[in-house]
Amino acid sequence: ATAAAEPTRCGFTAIIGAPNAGKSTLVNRLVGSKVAIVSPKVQTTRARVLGIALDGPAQIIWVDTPGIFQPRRRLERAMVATAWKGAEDADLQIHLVDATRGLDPDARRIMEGLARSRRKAILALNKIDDIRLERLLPLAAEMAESGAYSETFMISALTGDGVADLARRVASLMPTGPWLYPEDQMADMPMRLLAAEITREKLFLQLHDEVPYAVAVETETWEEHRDGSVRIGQVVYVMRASQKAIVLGKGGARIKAISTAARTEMAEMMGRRVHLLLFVKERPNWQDEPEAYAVQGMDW
Ligand code: GDP
Ligand code: K
Ligand code: MG
Repeated sequence: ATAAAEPTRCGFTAIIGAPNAGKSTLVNRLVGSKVAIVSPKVQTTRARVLGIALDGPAQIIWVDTPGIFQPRRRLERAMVATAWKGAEDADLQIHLVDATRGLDPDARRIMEGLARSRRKAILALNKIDDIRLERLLPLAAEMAESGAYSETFMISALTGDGVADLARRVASLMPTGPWLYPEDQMADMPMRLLAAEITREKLFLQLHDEVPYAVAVETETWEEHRDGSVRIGQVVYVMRASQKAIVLGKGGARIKAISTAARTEMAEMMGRRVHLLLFVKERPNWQDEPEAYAVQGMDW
């Protein structure tokens, strides 16, 4: 017997939280290996995609609204207003709070902003692995009293405690409709291509004119680790053995420097630790192969 398929759901969920509340940790956990962190240096828009997660028939696009906090100067106030607009455009807002910090000025500012906004948000008190109930429960009660929230979840993004319940609830609140990202695009392709592009740029910077345009980079492996780090394996293709020697450098010194520079930039961009493994291979005809151009064809 075939059960009637549940309708698909798809929506945007904004995570609002002060720096270090645990947004990245939470999204890494939610997204797992089906990662498509599409945040290449686009920090100026209202919202940026942190990751896309599937929960049953629901596709949840987790977005961040950078710049919602700490408006120190007048100019920043305008930016904060824009960030709030980004959060309100989402289908759902989650206020992620570092419970160990309690209701500090950042959390209070966001709570008051949410209390004034059109819709109620979900409160997610994070880091419950690191706080005693005697502190957690009064905090939950005080924040619930503000009227800003429809419900409260207590989670640990680090241990995963409560995260599945939160995800299930969020999934049920996403509007019905087709997925915005087809499942085959939800693989980590954009990040793989971007990572390859970063390495290619470092090769160009360090090789100068010695190996003119004779290199291509492909990301071959991408392993998400439980601790939030990612292990990336890439192949640097050259056309001749002489070019391979140049790319490697004396005792591998040059490829090491290239790898370090690329890894640093990847880690910065993704906000997570990166282990990067580069392999240099000869492939005389790579320029004739269409996939070699993919790294250059992405529109970021
Ligand atoms: P973001 O700035 O909001 O993206 O916060 P991060 O995800 O980078 O986390 C900031 C710090 O809090 C990191 O050191 C995390 O390991 C830590 N952290 C995040 N979630 C938890 C949690 O549930 N429990 C504990 N103990 N630490 C956490
Ligand atoms: K952080
Ligand atoms: Mg972060």
